Amino acid sequence: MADQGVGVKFEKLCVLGLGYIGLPTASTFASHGLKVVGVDVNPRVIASLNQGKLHIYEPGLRTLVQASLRSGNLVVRQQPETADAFIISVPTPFKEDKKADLSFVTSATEAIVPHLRKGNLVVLESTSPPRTTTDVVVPILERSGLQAGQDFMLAYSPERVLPGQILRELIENARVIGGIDQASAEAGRDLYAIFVRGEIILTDATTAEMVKLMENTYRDVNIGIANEFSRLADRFGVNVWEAVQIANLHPRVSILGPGIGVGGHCISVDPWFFVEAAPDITPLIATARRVNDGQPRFVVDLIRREMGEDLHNRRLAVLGLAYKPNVDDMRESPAVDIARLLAESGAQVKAFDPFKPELQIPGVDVVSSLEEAIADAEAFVLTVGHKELCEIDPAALADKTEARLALDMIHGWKTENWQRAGFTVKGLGIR
Ligand code: SAJ
Repeated sequence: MADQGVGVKFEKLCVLGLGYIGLPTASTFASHGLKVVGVDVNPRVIASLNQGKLHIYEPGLRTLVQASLRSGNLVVRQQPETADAFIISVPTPFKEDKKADLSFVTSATEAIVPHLRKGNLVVLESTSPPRTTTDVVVPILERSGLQAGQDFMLAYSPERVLPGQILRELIENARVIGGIDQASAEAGRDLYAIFVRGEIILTDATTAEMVKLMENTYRDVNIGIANEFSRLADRFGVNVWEAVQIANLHPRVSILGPGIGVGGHCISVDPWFFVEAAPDITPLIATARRVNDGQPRFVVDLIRREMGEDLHNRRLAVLGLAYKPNVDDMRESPAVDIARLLAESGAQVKAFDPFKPELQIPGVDVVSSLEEAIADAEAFVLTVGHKELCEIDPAALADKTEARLALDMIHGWKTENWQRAGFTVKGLGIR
């Protein structure tokens, strides 16, 4: 019997979408005693999981998934089946016009309809524009002939975990549960209380949707101002990293880190959901998005300043392609944008990411080792603060390459060490 909270009892759960959130969630529930059916429409994902192989990297996840599969508490399927509760954790990307693409949410919801029974709980976890739960999910689920609030319960509960620390944050973070009514919110609490140790806050579905978008938008706008500060600092010959550090000594100032732009499937996407829903009242949010999206181009201009306007046939090693340090996720990655922009400028780009050596980027030669990337380069560009890249020993590297220009765009290298090894160091905030 599962280790339950009070109230509604859950024994069997279907989790739809086995990505960065669904797979950790499904296996965490399974490891807490629930019978979990993990559902993914991609047959390759199901086939590899059935062989104990993971299609994504997240620290600790492989061990947890393999143990859950072995115990029999987790099974993976292409279709949902009847259960006590359903969790929808599918992606909500945006389209070319920056409008939310809800097609995965709607198709996952439709897949639940034939299996929905009286007394079930459905939870949407996917980040969604305000009112998606009430205006999109309810009408689809009611095609079952059952009524939301009366026959089945429905809640929105955003995931708020940080990639790289998902397994810990899933359990320890505060969890917001927005019900379409009180009973739905309480049923959601009973479900997540099975493993959540952080505070569980109950509210309504639309508030929970807004909370999620507000968190990521807040971060995007704050990174936007940090990036704009990096441009100002560059213009005035100031080291932005030092300036931020000093400004942050003020008790009411906490500037985030400037960098090469904002990537990932969350912060670079979610603010657009607000802009789409209410473009007339969101100029700040839209501008911050554009500032952050423009940062890769600013970085490429810095490279031009150091190497000359014409990058045609210049040999560059781009070190790091993921959207942030120590993850394998390339979605919306500004580092990929930089590699692509350099290639479009005619440069010969070799790129290396220790987490995804097999990635393909048009015009870019993605290589599988650091040595290969730097061998015949004229300069290296450090774009992602992966531990392995930040810890490169410049003295050892100097023997393996003719390059003597190190372009550090993320403040990942100790400038003095590189200078001591004979490199000229330039980059974001370093003139
Ligand atoms: N970044 C900066 N400067 C900073 C911090 C981040 O340029 O000071 C960049 C990163 O390099 C990266 C991007 O922003 O490209 C996003 O990275 P992140 O670590 O800030 O956030 P995510 O996208 O990995 O995860 C966020 C988290 N949200 C918040 O911190 C408010 C996480 O808690 C959410 O669960 C996740 O989005 C999500 O799924 O929505």
